Amino acid sequence: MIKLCPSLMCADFGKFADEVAAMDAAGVNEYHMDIMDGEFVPNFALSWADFAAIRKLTKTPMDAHLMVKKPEIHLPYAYRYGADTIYVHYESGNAEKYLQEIRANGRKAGLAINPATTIEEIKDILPMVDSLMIMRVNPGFAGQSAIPAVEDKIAALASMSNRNFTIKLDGCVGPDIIKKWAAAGVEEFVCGTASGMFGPKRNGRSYKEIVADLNPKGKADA
Ligand code: S6P
Ligand code: MG
Repeated sequence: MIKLCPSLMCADFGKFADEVAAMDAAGVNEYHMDIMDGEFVPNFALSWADFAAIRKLTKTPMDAHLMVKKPEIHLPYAYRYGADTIYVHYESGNAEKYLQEIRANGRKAGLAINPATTIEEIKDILPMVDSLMIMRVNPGFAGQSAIPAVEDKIAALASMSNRNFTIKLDGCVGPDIIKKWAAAGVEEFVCGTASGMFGPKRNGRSYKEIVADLNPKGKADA
């Protein structure tokens, strides 16, 4: 079973209620919530007020992808507003401390890694990770092209024996990427513009059609 995770920074901010209802009905598995601070990355995306408002609209799990310099400022909001999985970036520093804290707060501990970060750098903290999010682009913006060198890292991590964490791919995740990496055991996929969930590649399709097109089994997972 794979999880399709729409990236709501790519959605129409004026229609969150209708959009989330339609995506829930289509059987998406988790909402991907990008939180940026303008410093760790040169951009802003969703706010905690957006997060809180969307949390009230749906029972579908929500993650929080913290692209921030100081996770300690943001983590209390992630707990308060009901993030199910919380991703801190390895590159923010002190990841081990934050992962421990996230688990202690009863949430899934997520680690996000930039394209340049190696397996060697993170291997010692992998036992503390519930979901590893491998960035295929440098974080900050939707609609970027993937960095090809990341593919070898995905392959090595996906084939790791006795892996105790799931893998999520974020950044330029299109239908072919989902097909390829789902076959190699990758579990979770962030769906932005490359997937066709949002933007011009959507091509008039409903969320139901998109979910069916993206899922290698041809239907939404329960
Ligand atoms: C990027 C952010 C992502 C994007 C997503 C967009 O910094 O973390 O979650 O929203 O990658 O998807 P795409 O297909 O436009 O790259
Ligand atoms: Mg993201």
